[in-house]
Amino acid sequence: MATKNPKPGSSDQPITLRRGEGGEPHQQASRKRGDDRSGVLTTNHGVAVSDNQNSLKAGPRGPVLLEDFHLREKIFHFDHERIPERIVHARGSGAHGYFECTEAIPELSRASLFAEKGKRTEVFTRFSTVAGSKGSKDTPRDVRGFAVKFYTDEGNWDLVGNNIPVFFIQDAIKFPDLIHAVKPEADRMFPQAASAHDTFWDFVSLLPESTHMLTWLMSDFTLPRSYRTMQGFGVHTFRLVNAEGESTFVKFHWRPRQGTQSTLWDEAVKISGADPDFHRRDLWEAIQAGDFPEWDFAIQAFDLETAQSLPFDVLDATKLIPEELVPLRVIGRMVLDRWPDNFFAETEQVAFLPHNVVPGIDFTNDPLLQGRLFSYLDTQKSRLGTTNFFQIPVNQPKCPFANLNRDGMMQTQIPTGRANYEPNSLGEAGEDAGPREDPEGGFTSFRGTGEDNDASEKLRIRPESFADHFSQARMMFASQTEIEQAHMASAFVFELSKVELEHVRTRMLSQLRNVDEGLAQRVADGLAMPLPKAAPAAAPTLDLDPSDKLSIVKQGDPPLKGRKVGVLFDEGSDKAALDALREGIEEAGGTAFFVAPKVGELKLKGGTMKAHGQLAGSPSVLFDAVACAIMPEQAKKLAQDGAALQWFMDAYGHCKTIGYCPATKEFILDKLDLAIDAGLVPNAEFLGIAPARHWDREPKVRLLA
Ligand code: HDE
Repeated sequence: MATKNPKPGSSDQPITLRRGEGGEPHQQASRKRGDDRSGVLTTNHGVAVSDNQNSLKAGPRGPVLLEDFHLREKIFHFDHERIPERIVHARGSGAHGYFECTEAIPELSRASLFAEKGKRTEVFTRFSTVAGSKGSKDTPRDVRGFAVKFYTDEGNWDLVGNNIPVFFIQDAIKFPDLIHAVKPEADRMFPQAASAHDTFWDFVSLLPESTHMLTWLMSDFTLPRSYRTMQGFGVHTFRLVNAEGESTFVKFHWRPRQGTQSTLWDEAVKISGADPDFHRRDLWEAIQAGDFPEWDFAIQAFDLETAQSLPFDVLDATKLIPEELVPLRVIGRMVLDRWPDNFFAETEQVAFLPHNVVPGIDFTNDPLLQGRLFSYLDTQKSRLGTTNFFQIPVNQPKCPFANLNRDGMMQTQIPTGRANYEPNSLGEAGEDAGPREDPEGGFTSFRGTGEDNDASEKLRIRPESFADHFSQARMMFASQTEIEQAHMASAFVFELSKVELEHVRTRMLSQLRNVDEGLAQRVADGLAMPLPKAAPAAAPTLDLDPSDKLSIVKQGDPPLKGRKVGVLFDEGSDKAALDALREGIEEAGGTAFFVAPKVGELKLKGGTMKAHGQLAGSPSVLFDAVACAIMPEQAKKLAQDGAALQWFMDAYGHCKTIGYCPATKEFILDKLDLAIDAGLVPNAEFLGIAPARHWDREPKVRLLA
């Protein structure tokens, strides 16, 4: 016997099996007939739907009828919901916001977004991992994409960069090989989102130009704490061009105002189990809380003479320009303040195109960049299915745009008028005659000076100036603090120990000897392998000056603002102590996340409280620092619980600050034999040092290479 229909769409009532008794959905829809159809569920073609719970059947237990157009349309649409994921950078998250020019640079660029201090331009920014597929975890060891679409009043500018200033390869022709090598292996389709496997290391060990990037990949930069704590780089050398047509070389940089911060490898691995959406959730939570992430936008601008004086080629994307040689100049900031309304429509369908530049910004002959200028337009046809992908709202320019490109699949515009060709004599521009070119304001490519480009011959060749593959890798290693060097050496050991082909490990060791003898020896020791002869180097390796900016630890402790502190409590905890912790954390701009063995209302000394998260589901890897305020009885109980002990052991092992109360100390920390150090403090001293990492502790808890 069928039950009565509930109100359609009410979430607290079960859905019924059969309509016709009570008939409320009918009545609801019919009430909306006529002009007022807001809120009415309709088919794609606008017909109001009377019943979204039951398909149309011949009799109560009879077959479903083909005539049910609502059912067929609904399932048809669902069947085609997925579009191909991005070949690379499939996993990502994006947000809307704005760019603000903080220093005008008309002398360098005629781009309108840099014309005036205070001028704001809307942006959409997408962060991503590279290797993993769309549903993969957020925290693998990987490069992160940092792509920004600026909706300028002169058209869209897409700065499609990464969180690492250099790249693996020098020429776009190697990109398909690189990506095939790093993606899950072709015959077995694993490992997912990981470079620690044979084919990747086989390829890169055969490609010495990748060595500098490998030192970045094995550094802490590829284990970011959050999208909000990542730097961004345009990677290639671009050009700025002013109103006089003069060009200046430029590298673009994003610097997070939240500070640059990474996790430890062990932490990243555990986070991926506890919360595979760690970075996506973090960005969402920050924006929902009104704690909008911000980046400074800086340029390294330099002329041809400076470019020619550098000991490497500025067209080579495996090289960076140390800030000590060409300082950063901050000219803007970006604020991300709005999460998209719909993830698919915006974040999934956003199409970044490095060829999207505006007058005042131009390309160089970097052969990697030149290949990208083709690839991104091409890939959108595969992913989004039509040349009209630019009409999707997130991709559309926000300034007026018009041309004579016509028709195509999924054309959503209705061009008016007769002219779909040019030149024509059907009237004035913009009227019947359609749009006309603008020789003054339109984009003109920088003509080149002849000094920086010899285009006289057609050659498949790498310039001599691209031949030094090791000097900057050596500089990168030398610029790290001792603990970061140990992380890097350990990362090489970890990744190479996953490589089963011994000759690949050996070849990689021989490349590392060109970077740093000590590093090569440590990695060889970590693998228990003999050190092979150094690989031949195509050019002499230079001892460049280390650059402090290449180290995360040298930038100092991260702030408490924008960070999350886990506070463990249990029944009987002192509410006043918990309130004091929360107030202190919030005053400093952080978030206090309360964790308890049970999430319901717990009786405390001086009140009651609900936890935000249950202990087993809220491991300490999800927090930047932890504190605990419990009574002796509960401490004794928690000392029997693996999840509770692991909570403290992980926080300790990941060098985090731990705030404790007397019972925590006596029954848990002492039981775990955690030696008191500068990061293990009574709760009263906790706030002053909360999110700092206590690196001195690490050699005591982990054998690093
Ligand atoms: Fe990409 N890259 N890439 N890439 N890339 C793509 O474009 C490609 C490179 C980067 O959030 C694809 O729309 C080639 C460098 C980001 O949607 C594809 C080469 C840098 C994103 C493509 C490179 C990047 C992509 C896949 C060698 C840093 C994600 C889907 C010449 C400066 C953007 C798509 C987003 C995405 C091709 C090298 C950054 C296949 C051929 C260097 C951040 O077109």
